[in-house]
Amino acid sequence: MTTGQVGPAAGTDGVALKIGIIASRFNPEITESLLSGSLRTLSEQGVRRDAIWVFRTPGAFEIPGLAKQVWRRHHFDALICLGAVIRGETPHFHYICTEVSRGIGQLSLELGVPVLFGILTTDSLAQAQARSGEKVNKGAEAAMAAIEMARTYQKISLPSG
Ligand code: INI
Repeated sequence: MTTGQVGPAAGTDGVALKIGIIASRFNPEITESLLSGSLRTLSEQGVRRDAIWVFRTPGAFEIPGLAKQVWRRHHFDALICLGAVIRGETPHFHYICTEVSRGIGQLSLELGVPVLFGILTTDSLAQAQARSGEKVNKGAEAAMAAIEMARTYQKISLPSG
């Protein structure tokens, strides 16, 4: 068994960042793993634990609305949205996926802050488990993207010269 590090190397890019996470509780086995992946990655990249605030929703559908309310009250450097929508027997899946992706995309244009899409939309629980594990974890990927984008937004807002 290897003891090598899995995932991105530890870093300090996140040291001065304040990050908001909006995580739904639906499909809790998956969403808790996504949240753990995000928290672990943010910590590995130097984000202080007291600079990470976690807000919860019942389901993915409520994420864009809460993200907007969070941003109105707290100006984080990035917002990470985490959820898991798993296809069932009804058109519900389609409606939720459409609304959550449209809502998060709209917010990322509207708020002027990176809003990361860490929502799994899968056909099965097994597919969702495969994307929320130790090695492959879309919550961790969203956290890395949040740090990169937050720093990019900061750099491009600095006066040039
Ligand atoms: N919410 C999810 O986050 N994932 C799902 O798979 C899901 N399914 O399958 O129904 C789900 N439904 C709840 C929805 O997000 C809302 O919370 C609910 O409709 C109340 O507005």
